[in-house]
Amino acid sequence: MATDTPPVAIIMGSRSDWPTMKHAADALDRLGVAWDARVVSAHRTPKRLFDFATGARAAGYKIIIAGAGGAAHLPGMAASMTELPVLGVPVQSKALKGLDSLLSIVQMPGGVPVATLAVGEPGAKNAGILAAQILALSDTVLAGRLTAFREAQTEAVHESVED
Ligand code: RP5
Repeated sequence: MATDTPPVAIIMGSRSDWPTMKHAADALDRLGVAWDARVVSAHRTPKRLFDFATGARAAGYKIIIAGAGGAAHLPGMAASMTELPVLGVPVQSKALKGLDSLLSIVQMPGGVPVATLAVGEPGAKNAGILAAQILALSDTVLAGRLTAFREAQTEAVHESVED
């Protein structure tokens, strides 16, 4: 098994998805979790998807975050070819505002799960946090960073509506 593979792979259907998916990377950076990112299109690069998904576990990845928009088949097809957890991020599409992406990702048939996050940037951010939470089940140092993150988030919320 490769030792320099980060625990989290971020894949996306197009470079145009990166402004959204970068929020997953930012969340992982904040929590000190290594990642790599690449474009893997279910429709335009099916062989790249097959090679990545069938080899992801052996490569050393632990979790896959997959974002796509429109006919967003990437997360589900990746999940069909690996037992690694797949976190699906519906990227907001222009035509249908991401409802198409959401339904394409969330409505998986029983037996092939994709953990589907919210549409757009909040979903990408939460995918990063959720990946860290899964990894923290066997990493007490990371669990501590998650606790600190939640505490800082809580402290940043002002109760008053004006300064
Ligand atoms: C999907 O089609 C991608 O995930 C992207 O969200 C959408 C549009 O792709 P581009 O036409 O911008 O490359 O496959």
